[in-house]
Amino acid sequence: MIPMSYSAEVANARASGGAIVALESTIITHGMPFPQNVETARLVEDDVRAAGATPATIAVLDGTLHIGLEPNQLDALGQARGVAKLSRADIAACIATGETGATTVAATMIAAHLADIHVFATGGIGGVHRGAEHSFDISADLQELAQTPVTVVGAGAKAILDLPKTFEVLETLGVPVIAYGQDMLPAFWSAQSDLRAPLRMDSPAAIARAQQMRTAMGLKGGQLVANPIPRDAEIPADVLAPIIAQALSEADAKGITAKQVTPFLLGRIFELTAGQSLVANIALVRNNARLAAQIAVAMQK
Ligand code: PSU
Ligand code: MN
Repeated sequence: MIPMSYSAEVANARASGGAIVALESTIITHGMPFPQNVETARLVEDDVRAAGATPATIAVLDGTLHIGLEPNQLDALGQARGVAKLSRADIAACIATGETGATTVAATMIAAHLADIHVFATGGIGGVHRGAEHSFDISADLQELAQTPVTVVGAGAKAILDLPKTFEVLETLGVPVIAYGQDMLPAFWSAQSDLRAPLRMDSPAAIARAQQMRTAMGLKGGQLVANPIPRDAEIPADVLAPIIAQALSEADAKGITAKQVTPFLLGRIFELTAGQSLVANIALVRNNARLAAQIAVAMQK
């Protein structure tokens, strides 16, 4: 038996067959500073509701897997210290030992699938880190997309990564990467990278049908929808490039490794852009939540 708990709102949506969108919690505990993390999580939930779906923010609280957080639980998680960052490797241990942890993209996909939720919105997935040929640091998010049938809406992969290698690995793993409404892949804080997207779709209904067809054909796994940040909120890639390079060299000098890499880089880029990266991050997550809700509604039809 898995100790699972549904928020009141998610329980209602399940009973009435309403569309549900999963949301992750690592972005709250490790991706953004307090109080913007909690404010953003609330805004994102409201964006999902406004688009006609129900938000299910996922986290492990004292050994219970929560599918949907009540407002007080979200508040507490956003201020808690020492929360574990859970992926496929550690989510079961966290539940079994009664601890508290925030779910990454990989762990949120696992939980969403257990709860029969097919669509999930995040900021950007993890991927192949720069220098992975030495560190072997490749996010478990990529393997998860290959095996768990959840459509993940992100602004591509985070631009701190080696984006060409990230998309090569996704292709190897058989993960459809779908740019929404443009030919090029986005680069998280920037609407355009210089990489052409393998697939392009222009409607939520098309994305919903593609996931359903994969499942009908017995193809395992989900798909990544790469949704560009709204133009008025983006930071151009050439402005960010030197800042990302500086954050990466500091991480290297400090010997930051494993799970600490992504939170360290996001934190340094926040400081080096005087908070502009966070403004953009909030805008892109909200934009992803709106599209995910439209896809979830289309899947219910
Ligand atoms: N999107 C954001 N901010 C984040 C993340 C996503 O806008 O902090 C998190 C997700 O939980 C993702 C994780 O799974 O970063 C990647 O971590 P790693 O590189 O250690 O796999
Ligand atoms: Mn990693």
